[in-house]
Amino acid sequence: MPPRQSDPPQAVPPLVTALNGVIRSAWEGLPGLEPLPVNTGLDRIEGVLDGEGLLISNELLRCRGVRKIHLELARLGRGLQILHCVWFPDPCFDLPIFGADIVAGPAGVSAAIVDLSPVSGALPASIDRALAALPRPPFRQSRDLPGWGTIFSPHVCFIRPDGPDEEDLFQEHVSNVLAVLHKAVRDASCEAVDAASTILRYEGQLNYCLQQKRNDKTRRVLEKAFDADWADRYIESLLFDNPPRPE
Ligand code: BLA
Repeated sequence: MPPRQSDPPQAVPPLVTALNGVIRSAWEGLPGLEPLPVNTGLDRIEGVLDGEGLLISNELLRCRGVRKIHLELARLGRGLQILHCVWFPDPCFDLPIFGADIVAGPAGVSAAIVDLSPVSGALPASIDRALAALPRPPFRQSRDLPGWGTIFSPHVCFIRPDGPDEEDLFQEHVSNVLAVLHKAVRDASCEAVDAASTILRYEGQLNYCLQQKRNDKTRRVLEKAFDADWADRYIESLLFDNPPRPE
């Protein structure tokens, strides 16, 4: 049945609500945590598509070692709800990029992905070991990565959760991955802006953003909800803006 103007907004999927809480707890206690301003007008974006309310909310923070923590919750029409979260490290620190994306439609969550992605070829050894030691739930429906997915680590978890039990396991896995990152952030030391390792990590982060921008599925949904120019600006300026050159 097509949605009517008077239809109440869709309930937020339980996995989105749960991960919103997990991520917020994970950034508590990070060194020097502070909010970052969101570009004018992009902190809360409202609209209407096919009689359904659209809503995007964005929050940005930073801390010592992480230049941009971005959490986005979106309701984008046709019952589509998204949680998108990326932690972009400061390239002076030997830290990976945390990324998580949950896409839920009327039939449930179709995509749930989480990773700590390397920015200099491979993950730092201590993080690689910590991720390898995490329990790996036997999810029933693994999904294949798209062509641009070469940016992810060998530990990436990309699934279609098969029921509430698997949604709970996925939530627990994200919490474990964030605990690994939290410890790494606290332990990390700062290298010089002009160190070869810093430049390499800056270039790795730039490549991560370029590859993510090849995800046509994100672009298409934003174009449909808004328009092509808006989608372009949103992706280039907030979702995957190129990192500033270290200086
Ligand atoms: C897939 N992302 C998708 C899909 C949609 C979006 C509609 C298809 C769902 C499916 O295949 O089941 C849409 N995602 C969005 C939108 C936003 C968003 C509109 O974040 C933001 C407003 N994507 C990320 C991040 C990761 C990511 C940080 O933004 C990973 C860390 C991954 N999304 C990702 C992957 C796919 C996906 C790997 C599957 C792509 C494919 O199969 O082609």
